Amino acid sequence: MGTFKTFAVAATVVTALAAGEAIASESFNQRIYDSAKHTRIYFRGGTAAFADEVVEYKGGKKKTPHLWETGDPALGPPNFKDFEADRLARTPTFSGLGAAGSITLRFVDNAIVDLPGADLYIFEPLENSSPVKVEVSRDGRSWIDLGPDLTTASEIDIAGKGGKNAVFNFVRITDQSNVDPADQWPGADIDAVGALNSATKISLLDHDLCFMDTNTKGKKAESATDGASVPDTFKAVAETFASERPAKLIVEVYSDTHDPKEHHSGPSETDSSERGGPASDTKNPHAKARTAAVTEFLSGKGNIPAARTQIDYFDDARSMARRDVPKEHERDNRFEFIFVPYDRNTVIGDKGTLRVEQAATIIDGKWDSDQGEVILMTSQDPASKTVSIQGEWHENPARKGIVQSGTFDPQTNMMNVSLYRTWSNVRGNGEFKLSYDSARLKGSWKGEVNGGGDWLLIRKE
Ligand SMILES: [Ca+2]
Ligand SMILES: [Ca+2]
Ligand SMILES: [Ca+2]
Repeated sequence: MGTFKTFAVAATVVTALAAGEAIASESFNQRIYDSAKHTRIYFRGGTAAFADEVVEYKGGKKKTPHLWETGDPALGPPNFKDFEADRLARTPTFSGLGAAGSITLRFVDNAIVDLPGADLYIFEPLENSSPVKVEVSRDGRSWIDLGPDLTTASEIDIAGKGGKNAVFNFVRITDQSNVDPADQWPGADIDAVGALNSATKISLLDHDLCFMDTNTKGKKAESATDGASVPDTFKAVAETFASERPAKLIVEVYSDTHDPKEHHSGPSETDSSERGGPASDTKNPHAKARTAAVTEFLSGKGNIPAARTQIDYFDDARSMARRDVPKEHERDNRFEFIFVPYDRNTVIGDKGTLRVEQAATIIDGKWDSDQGEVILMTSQDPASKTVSIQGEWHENPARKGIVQSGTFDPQTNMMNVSLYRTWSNVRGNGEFKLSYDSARLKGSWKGEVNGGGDWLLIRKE
């Protein structure tokens, strides 16, 4: 029987510090989960990286046992322990699709972004790995099939199928197993679906932005967006940009066009290839006016460079409605702000000294080494010129080490970390230099009392 263990690194480190010795304003939101095969699955986006809503659950032709015949247990981080625990609590921890069943999931507080390496991971209980069709969508209507031979419990790479650094808000998983009359537990079982490459997303309903309406009545936008009338939720867009320092802010403007001609035109205009997908303009004058007010605030008081803001319009958003959500139709008219992180390969291609947020992109994530896989997590204090680091490594399944704290300095390309080998209770320090091509961290570690040696980390894709 497999088990999932959550290793909350941040909590571990806080406990190890003396009282009052808080980690300043830094925060490490990242999370690492065990796969059913006991590999470590790293989520830079933390608990937010996982799917947030079930849009549709369709049980298969041959059904799963009734308790698991539901979609909601696929939401949030993985939480399966064992079948008996589910039965006793009468609470399923995974969604059984049954043979040929499917589930469509929506990401609300984050989006999946196609960055270098794998972008998506589907957790399935125990040692199972089921054949599935996996599709992603930005608008919930036009879908991209990620290819044949995909399975649960494996890393899935979108690999440019939606364009470079494309973002997606939906995932659809369809079981591909054969209907076997003898199978008592047919189809894929979905414990959790997470974005390995995740972008923070803030969603605001259009009517939450009506404080801006003075703008459309001819007053200057500054007076409308100045002072206490700006809701905290909207201020959060500027604050998140300042703290995350993303490569790009994508503003998705969704609206249901009220022009009746749009909905009663010939069938050719409602062809699926014509519908959905972003456009560079909108036919909805209200959406256009409000977008102008929003972008004026963002580039003015919000201090977000217009050159790093991308506006995409989605007209005729109505068919995305999920009928069992109260006031779902209000979500047809909304703004979504997606904070796209830096692309590691692009950053590496840049010459010269890196900015802290770019350096964090290069250091963050998985590295191979002769002492096992190393996972480095980064945090950037806006006031600091260095990247803060925590992490872990596994010499083997029984030997877990903790990177308790550390820094990377983009001026010198040096990384200094304090280490703890839990299996031998040895503490020490490591010093590494980032190679010119950013693919290696070469250095050594030294125990506080004794021990030490060379240590080479090589970037893992
Ligand atoms: Ca989420
Ligand atoms: Ca990718
Ligand atoms: Ca679950």
